[in-house]
Amino acid sequence: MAGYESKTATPMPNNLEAFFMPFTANRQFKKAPRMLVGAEDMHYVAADGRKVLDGTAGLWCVNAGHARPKITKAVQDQVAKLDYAPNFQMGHPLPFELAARLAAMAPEDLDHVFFANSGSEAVDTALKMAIAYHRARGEGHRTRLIGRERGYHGVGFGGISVGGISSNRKQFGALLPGVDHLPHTYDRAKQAFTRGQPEWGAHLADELERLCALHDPSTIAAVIVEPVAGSTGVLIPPQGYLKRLRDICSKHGILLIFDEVITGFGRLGKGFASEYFGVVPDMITCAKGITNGTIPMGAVFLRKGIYDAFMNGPENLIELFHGYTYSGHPVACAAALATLDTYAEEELFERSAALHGYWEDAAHSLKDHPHVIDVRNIGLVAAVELDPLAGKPTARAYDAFVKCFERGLLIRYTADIIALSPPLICGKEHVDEIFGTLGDVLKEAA
Ligand code: PXG
Repeated sequence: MAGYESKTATPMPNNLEAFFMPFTANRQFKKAPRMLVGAEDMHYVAADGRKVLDGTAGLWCVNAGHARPKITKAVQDQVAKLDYAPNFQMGHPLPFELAARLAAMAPEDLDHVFFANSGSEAVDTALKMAIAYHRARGEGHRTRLIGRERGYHGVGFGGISVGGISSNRKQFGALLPGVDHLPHTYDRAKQAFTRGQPEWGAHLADELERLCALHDPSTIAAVIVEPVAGSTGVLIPPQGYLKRLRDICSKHGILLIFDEVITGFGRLGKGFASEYFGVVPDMITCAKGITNGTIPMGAVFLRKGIYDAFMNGPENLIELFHGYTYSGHPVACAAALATLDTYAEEELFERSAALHGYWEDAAHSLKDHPHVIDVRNIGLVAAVELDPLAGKPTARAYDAFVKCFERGLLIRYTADIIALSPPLICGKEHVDEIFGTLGDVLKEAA
């Protein structure tokens, strides 16, 4: 591994106190820290110099693998050339170039792009845009937002309001008013050990009709869902479910937003899940894989008609009072352009699609391992759900996570669900190692 020695020589901080770590059991971590100090292709380097196979593409973002030369160089060159330039009433070439490239990749007429810096910001942008769009068309009464149980849409107030994870909501008060939720689509009794999309569950989309009847559709601005729910443990949409949601939204003039922060940029073997499932929303939110995780960036894709609805007042007035200091940041744009080049030149989406059958078989080989109550998979994603230890939920998955790390494999867990989503440069030997190591650890689990 190039640069290996210098990376392992990274000095360790001797005071871990000041950093309030995100989504982490701070005190537990600081007693036994797991530090990463380097990375290349499919591997991290841990502080003690061990190579650790990245079974999760970082946090679902490093789709092209780590420290890819073209992306690294693009970032280095851009910092030196134009480190920062504002995009409020000014411009620089890169976000225009990037938006055009992205628009060409996006489905149908989702041909305009608004830039943010994270998935959370992309989601809040999309929700605000949906409400403002209806207002611009004279339907200011459409303000209600519909999310889904077990949905994750980041951690802004908009995102946690439409999100459906109680632990992410309960500490933060009343949240946004006028939000309702669809039921989630997972039922273990009907779906356990399904390969790909479950047959059962399309009818759950009809719950949207029930919410329309309750609130009246004329009050509803948008429905937001993850095409495949990632963070809550890989909940795969039942066959026909997304199409039904689309039809109901179209019937009632409600905007449909797909949150593709995880599914975008090749995770399912296509540019977007929208393409994979053959269902086109009105907006797509994305982040993560847009820059291969190298530099923070999020984006919202919107249909031409939505953009056009804003372009109707006097030309000297700002059309949307929304944006971030770093919307279309030059270094992030350079990283994104080089990332798109890397995906295309190495045909990484196609490559991951070709690995799918091997990946699926390997995942389901864990079916009869101790404590495994479900295995599910789609694209280059798999979840292994464990029976929680009595009285100690999450303990079993945490234990597997720590043991895998000790054996040189990074996995992710949420509750007692282990999620796997390696970089798309993954080879069969890596798939064998991921499921081999996890299988060994599960066999030894209490
Ligand atoms: N939407 C979706 C669908 C996501 O998965 C966000 C929005 C928020 O993105 P930012 O960039 O604001 O974090 C996400 C993020 C995990 C995990 O382990 C998942 C996410 C983030 C961190 C961990 O499942 N998803």
